[in-house]
Amino acid sequence: MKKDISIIGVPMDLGQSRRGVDMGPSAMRYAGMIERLESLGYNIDDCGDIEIGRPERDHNGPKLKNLKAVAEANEELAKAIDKEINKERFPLVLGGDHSIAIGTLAGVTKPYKNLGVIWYDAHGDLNTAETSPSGNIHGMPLAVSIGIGDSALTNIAGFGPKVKPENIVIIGARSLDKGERELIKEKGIKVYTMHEIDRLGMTQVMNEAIAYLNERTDGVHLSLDLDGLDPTDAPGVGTPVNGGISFRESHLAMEMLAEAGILTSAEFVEVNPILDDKNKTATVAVDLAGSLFGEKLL
Ligand code: HAR
Ligand code: MN
Ligand code: MN
Ligand code: MN
Repeated sequence: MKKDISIIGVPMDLGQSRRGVDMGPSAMRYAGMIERLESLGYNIDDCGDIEIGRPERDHNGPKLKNLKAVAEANEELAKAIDKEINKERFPLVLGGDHSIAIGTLAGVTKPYKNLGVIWYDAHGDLNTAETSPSGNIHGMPLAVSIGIGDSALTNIAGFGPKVKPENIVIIGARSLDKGERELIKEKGIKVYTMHEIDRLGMTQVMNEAIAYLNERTDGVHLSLDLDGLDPTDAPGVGTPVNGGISFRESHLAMEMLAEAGILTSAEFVEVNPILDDKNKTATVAVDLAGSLFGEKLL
């Protein structure tokens, strides 16, 4: 994974309803993301931020909030990623709410026949306009990426679906809506809930997940929602859920991914500095990125 890295910020907060997550990219830069990766020997290009439109007042139904602005920003994100991949650089996307994974996946899947996705999250993000309890698009990106949802989202970058359900591994789930549970069963999506993490331990979970993805994929994207971690370790998120993955377990998971060398792209999302405690969550994101990109003590 020793590639040059391109950082793309996406100050998106229109995929959910709490202000502040648009400042996530700045918070992670402020916490030293670039310097940390440079210290590991990478050449870093900070491409700046994708432009986000305004919240929609007029054409805003309760089911897919801010659909137009979210779709437009994701189209731009997909293009920006495509550009960096064509330069043979590793795309590292900083969010922003998780609705940006729609554009990230549209951008990163293109060169692969069988992209694998690790979805590190308290949530499944497998809702549709019909099953969503909130109408918030950040609860939908994984469904969109397997081709289920509004065509303004599923057809971003002009193709879809982006990912095969059997190439997805969800890690850390502890809050799933009814429709999401049905979809997981129907599509055969592999899920390690907190129950399996407790039961098996993170070492076995990651060994299994890596072996599973190694067998069937030609590239792997990590979509890391900071709310996958326990709120005591990552309090600065909009939808915290108790009983999450610890910092240490996450650190180990990142180190195991680094050793496996399977990642081809990554994103860190849902960091909300307004809800945070002295930028703790952004700092955790930077620490995890350090481990993910090969940091070692000795
Ligand atoms: N499942 C709920 C919904 O669809 C909550 C989703 C919260 N999502 C995120 N992303 N923070 O994982 O509204
Ligand atoms: Mn999420
Ligand atoms: Mn989440
Ligand atoms: Mn360690």
